[in-house]
Amino acid sequence: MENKEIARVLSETADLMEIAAEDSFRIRSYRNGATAVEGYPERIEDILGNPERKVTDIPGIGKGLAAVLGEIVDHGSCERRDALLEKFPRATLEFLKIQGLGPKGIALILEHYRITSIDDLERLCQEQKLRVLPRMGAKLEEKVLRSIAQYRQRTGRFLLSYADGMAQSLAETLSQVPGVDAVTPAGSLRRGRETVGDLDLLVTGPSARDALDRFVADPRVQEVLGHGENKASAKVGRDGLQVDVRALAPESFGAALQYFTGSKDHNVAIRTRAVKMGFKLSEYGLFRVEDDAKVAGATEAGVYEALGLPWIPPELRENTGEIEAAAEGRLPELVELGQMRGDLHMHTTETDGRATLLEMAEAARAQGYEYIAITDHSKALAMANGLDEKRVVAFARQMREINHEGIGIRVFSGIECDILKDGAMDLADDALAELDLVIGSVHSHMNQEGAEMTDRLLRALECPHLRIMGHPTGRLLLERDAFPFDFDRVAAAAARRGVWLEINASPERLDLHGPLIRAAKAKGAAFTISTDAHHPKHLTHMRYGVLTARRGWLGPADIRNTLPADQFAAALRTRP
Ligand code: DGT
Ligand code: CA
Ligand code: CA
Ligand code: ZN
Repeated sequence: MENKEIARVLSETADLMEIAAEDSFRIRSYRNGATAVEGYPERIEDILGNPERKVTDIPGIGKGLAAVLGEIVDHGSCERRDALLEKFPRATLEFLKIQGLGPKGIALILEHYRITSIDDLERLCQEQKLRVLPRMGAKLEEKVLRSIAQYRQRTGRFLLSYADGMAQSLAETLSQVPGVDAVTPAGSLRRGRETVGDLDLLVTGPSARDALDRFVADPRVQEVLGHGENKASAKVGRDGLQVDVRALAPESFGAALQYFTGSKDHNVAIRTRAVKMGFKLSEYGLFRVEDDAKVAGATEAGVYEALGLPWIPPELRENTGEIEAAAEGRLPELVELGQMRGDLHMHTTETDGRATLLEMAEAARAQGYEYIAITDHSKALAMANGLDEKRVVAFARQMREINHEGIGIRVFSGIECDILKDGAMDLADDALAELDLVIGSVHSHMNQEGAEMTDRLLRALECPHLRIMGHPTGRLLLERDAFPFDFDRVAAAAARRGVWLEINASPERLDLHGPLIRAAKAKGAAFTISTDAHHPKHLTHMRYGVLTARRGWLGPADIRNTLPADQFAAALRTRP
């Protein structure tokens, strides 16, 4: 069990205790425990399993919580949480995920109404029954309704990185079955969508069907949903990700790959094109209508070619102009992972990162980069021990010395400077002027109304030292939606000011996403792709950022950190 999951159970328990109006001192100890666990560099599970170690040595973990941690690692919950889940409706954990209520609000609602599901909660809002409760109003009802809609959209979906990891590990297992040649992921995963509903795996080889038997018997499988001759479906892993595995004949592999990669909208448009040309397209192949002769099907490229099209990269297959572009021979040249020459957003132990500057630099060098920027937090993020002006100046000097001596990779001195509530920068101009690269990001007052957030970002863009706008929309996948600002105006201003927009490759963000990238490019904006790494292993997330950039139709020329180090350094010094 990962620390993050343990922390989630602890803070859920704290929320439930708050709904039950339990002792505030105890509630706080659970909350502090959650923070301590989440931020701890070692796995709690390992420490618990080691008789020579004590979890009580971790600051914030007392004897009582130590026992609770043991329970959570053993069976995913603890007695206190289980008891409270008996007392309150099961759906209380879902209510907690609806923004705007909080434990106190939920307690108040449960005191006055009998509700046992999100549907019930929705009905209360529609029937205007929240506004009669103390400290609640019409505005809150609207907010809760919006939040319920968002919650429904994201439940049942998984982060791309999680689905990708599961696909790779299942593919490894299934490809070891004798007579299986290949296991190929299709669906939204292959298109690089930032969240995935279910996994679609295609198996080929003389004994491809044996892979289905192996799959349903796998220990990762929680529940088999179906097991036929050519297809098996099951819920896999702790969170029940659905996986569809299909065994395919080699002569129709290309048609099946095309079909199951989707998207559905792309497929509908492609099939319409086929019909107009006198063909019938299915997952089994492309057939001529007049004599039922098979024209293509073994390879995906063959299917597209028979339809008069070049092969279309999966990331573009959303029916947003890619078929027209392909037909007219103007598909874009897309950026590739191997073209990235540096990573421009990462944190170290100076603030909330897990590794030192030299460890991060070494990991980046091992990944083949020519340069990186170290961009720790600024002082407004006091919890992360953000840098003040004095530390910034000292850090910039240290970087000049390190580069002078040389460590095998060029290090640009940077900062991820908070954009304050009113759009001012968290650090004084003369300190920012010492640095090679200033990223500006919003980390506070995230509930501002659209107009206020737009003004805030436009004002930040006026700062002469700002070079990159970090994770511009602020969204957290499956958790928090983008800030509701006027994106086109901000993108146009960024283009005018020569401020690059970051494509944040962290799997929890992937911000900007495809459609916004295209909108920003249309306004003349340029981009960077960076991982926002807090640990050396996060540097490999670059591939998710590249997939996202490809979904935004970007080529290497659109992305500043594909430039060689000298040209990148020159670009940093140039303003429009
Ligand atoms: P997901 O799983 O929600 O993240 O998204 P997908 O795109 O992986 O969707 P999924 O798993 O339902 O289906 C995989 C692909 O199969 C989909 O992208 C296109 C194809 N497909 C599924 N159902 C239909 C359909 O009714 N019509 C057409 N043309 N294609 C379909
Ligand atoms: Ca799918
Ligand atoms: Ca599916
Ligand atoms: Zn940030």
